[in-house]
Amino acid sequence: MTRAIFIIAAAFLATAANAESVAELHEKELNAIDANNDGFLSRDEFNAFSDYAFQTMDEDKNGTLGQDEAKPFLDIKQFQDVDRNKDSFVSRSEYDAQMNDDFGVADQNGNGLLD
Ligand SMILES: [Ca+2]
Ligand SMILES: [Ca+2]
Ligand SMILES: [Ca+2]
Repeated sequence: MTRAIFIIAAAFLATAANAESVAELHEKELNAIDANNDGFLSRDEFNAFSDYAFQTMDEDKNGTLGQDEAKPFLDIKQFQDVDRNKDSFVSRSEYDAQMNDDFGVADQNGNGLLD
């Protein structure tokens, strides 16, 4: 199971908030992504964060992530999992497919909200 979203969120927020406990980090992640602060992560909030994360990682703004761009956020195994056609780049559609799968896996009761 690849939990790219949480790994990416943790990596983003870890750079901003070092020396936090894992529990505090998880809380911060959720607060950062939970735009309406209802304690749940809706599909829209997830998509907005996912888009923000992609734009941030795509430093040269060419619409794909090279290994160098993804390196601070994903290890090689995670990168290869997301790079479904194995061309050594993560396209936006590969990224979106992974994020969509991650949301589905994380949303165990299927109500469209993550808590
Ligand atoms: Ca929310
Ligand atoms: Ca790029
Ligand atoms: Ca690819």
